[in-house]
Amino acid sequence: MIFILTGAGLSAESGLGTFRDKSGLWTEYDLKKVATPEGYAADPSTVLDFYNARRANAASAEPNAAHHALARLQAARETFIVTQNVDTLLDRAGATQVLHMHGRLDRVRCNKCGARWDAPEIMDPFDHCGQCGAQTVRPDVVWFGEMPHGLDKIEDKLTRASLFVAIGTSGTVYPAAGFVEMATAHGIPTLELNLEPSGGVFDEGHYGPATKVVPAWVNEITA
Ligand code: BJW
Repeated sequence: MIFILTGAGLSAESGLGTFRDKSGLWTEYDLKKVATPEGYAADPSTVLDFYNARRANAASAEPNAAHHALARLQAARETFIVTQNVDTLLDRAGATQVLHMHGRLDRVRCNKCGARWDAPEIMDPFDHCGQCGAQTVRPDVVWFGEMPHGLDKIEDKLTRASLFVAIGTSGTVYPAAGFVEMATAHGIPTLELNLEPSGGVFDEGHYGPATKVVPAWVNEITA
């Protein structure tokens, strides 16, 4: 089974900003203010404005050739896809059972009872949970200091994979940044597909824009 980990670089050519590139989101916004539970508690309006704008952006974006190539790969070979991206472009390209380890922009969660539902176009600090009535709703994304989703399943799949591929991620955010080492420790070959080398230790790398490099690699291994 091929284990794929994707990051913001996969969706960059669909017009969604990355985080740490020269004009990335974290150069414009203070991540402590918009991507931590403490930031949300201190100023929910600013955080919701940030996510409302990104939700609108993601909704108007289209999957690119790299998303479609990964959906094609999944149809041809046993492939498990984990994404750090909060957009749903892989799902919309036809990829199945994508594990969104950092959550999804298009979903809302109640901090009190854990209920989840589809996000409205505009989330408001005064929104209430439809299930328990608490005024504790938040975007269903994983902020710094919070536990990413599906880690047990990820570890199980990763340690049984025949190949680990990281696509368009800088490898700065843990635990995802540690997956390449985990794969290597289990004797699993590792491959990086990225605009440029991330600095992680991979057995092999193919570098260039995701819309070129990912379809080329998928064509090569499914030929
Ligand atoms: C292209 C391209 C093109 C461009 N084609 N490629 C010290 C040591 C170790 C850990 C920590 C530490 N201090 C704190 C921590 C923990 C912390 C962490 O890792 N911090 C680091 C910054 C040091 N992690 C956490 O808090 C996580 N939780 C956690 O650790 O829980 C405890 C735990 C304990 C034990 C086990 C397990 C867990 C939670 C992290 C949550 C991250 N959340 C965010 C925001 C999500 C919501 C939102 O989107 O707003 O997730 S932050 C942001 O970074 C987002 C991304 O998913 C994530 C990763 O970014 P990504 O995808 O790599 O993007 P970039 O911009 O960094 O890179 C883009 C790449 O694309 C580059 O390489 C480009 O070259 C490339 N590229 N254009 C191909 N066209």
